Amino acid sequence: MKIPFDKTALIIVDVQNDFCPGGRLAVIDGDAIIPVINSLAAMGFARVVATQDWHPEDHVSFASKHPGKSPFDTISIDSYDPPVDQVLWPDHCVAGTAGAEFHKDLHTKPVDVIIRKGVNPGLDSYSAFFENDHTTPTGLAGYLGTLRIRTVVLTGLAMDVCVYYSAMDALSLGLSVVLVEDGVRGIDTPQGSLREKKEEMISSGVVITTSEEIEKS
Ligand code: VGL
Ligand code: ZN
Repeated sequence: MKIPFDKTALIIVDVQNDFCPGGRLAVIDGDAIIPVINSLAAMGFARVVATQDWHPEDHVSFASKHPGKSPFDTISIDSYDPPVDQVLWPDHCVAGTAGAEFHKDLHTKPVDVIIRKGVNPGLDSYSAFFENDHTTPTGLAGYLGTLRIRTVVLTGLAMDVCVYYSAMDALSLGLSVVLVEDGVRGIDTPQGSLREKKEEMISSGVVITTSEEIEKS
């Protein structure tokens, strides 16, 4: 598919050690996407954006912070109106730790801007655009908007969590959204969530393609 590169940003979501094999919240084969992303990042998109999940050590999404709870349990954060459902995760991507660093094989030289998200101790941020109250911006929409970017090409981890929420928010902002299937991997917990999220993205208007299909127009 032809993409107008001069109006397009490549978004690299959370390619961090904790989401790769050996990490605290490892995605199976998470590191297999890195060569694909490195090739895409060299193709000449108007901007390349990378995100980092970047949590304080007492983050609300950590199961360890909630006595009696285990990773993958769900809680409700009632200090928000409406309350925000929160899946609990193993401690991961603590700001400044090795787990929060980009994977060493990811080429960061082409990255123009890094958005760190999930920095609020009391609220998670899956999407690269908005925190999980679906209201508080990360700043990325403003960045892309002032640069007149119209299309985002999404890659990274995890397809059924942060990539999914980023895709849906990008659509809501009026951006065209292309997801690169060989440039993403998912957690798929609970099992089936990957397929469900993929179908929802397609029916909402996300175009799913492979890196080989992407051409500059
Ligand atoms: C993510 C779970 C918790 C992700 C981040 O990057 O997909 N998943 N925090
Ligand atoms: Zn996180």
